Amino acid sequence: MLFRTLILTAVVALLSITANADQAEIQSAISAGPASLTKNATIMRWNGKVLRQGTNGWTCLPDMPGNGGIDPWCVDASWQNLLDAVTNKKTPSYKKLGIAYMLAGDAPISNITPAGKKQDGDWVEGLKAHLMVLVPDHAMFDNISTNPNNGGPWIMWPKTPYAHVMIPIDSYPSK
Ligand SMILES: [Cu+2]
Repeated sequence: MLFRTLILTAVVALLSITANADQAEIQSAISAGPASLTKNATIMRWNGKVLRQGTNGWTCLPDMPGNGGIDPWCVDASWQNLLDAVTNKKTPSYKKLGIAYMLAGDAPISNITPAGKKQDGDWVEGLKAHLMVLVPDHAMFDNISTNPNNGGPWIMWPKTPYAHVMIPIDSYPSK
C-alpha cells in the first residue's frame, strides 16, 4: 500500500512538473523545425534545462528573448558543439557535418563574427526561414559567397572557427 502511494505520489509529481513546464517555450522550440523532426526532438532551454527528452538526436531550443528577433533553433550534435563553443568563446571540436533548422526566423546578427556590431557592416536583419550547415574542413566553403545579400547561400562568420553555410528558404533579402 505504501509502495502504491509512493508510486502515485511520484506520478502526480511528474504530471505537475510536466504541466508546469513552460508550454510556450516548447511551442517556440518546435516552431524551428519540421514536425516530423520536432515530434521526437529533445526540447531544451538555453540554460541547458531539458523540458522534454527526445529520441532522435535532435535538440530544439526556444526563442532567446530580448535580442530583437524570433530565433528558435533545432540542432544536431555538431551544431550543439558549435553553439556551446560560441557561448563559451572556445574553439568548436565537432568532427562531422552539422545541420541546423531555423524555420521561424532569426534575430539580427553580424555576419562578421558572433559578437560583431551593426556599425561594422555585413549586418543580417529580417532573416526568415533558413538552414545552416557546418563542415569541419572550412576549405570546402571556398566556392560559396560570403555576401549575405547575394540572394542565395552564403558563409556566416567566414574567417572564424564558427563559419557555417547559411541557406535561405524564405527569400533573403526579402526585397
Ligand atoms: Cu548563421
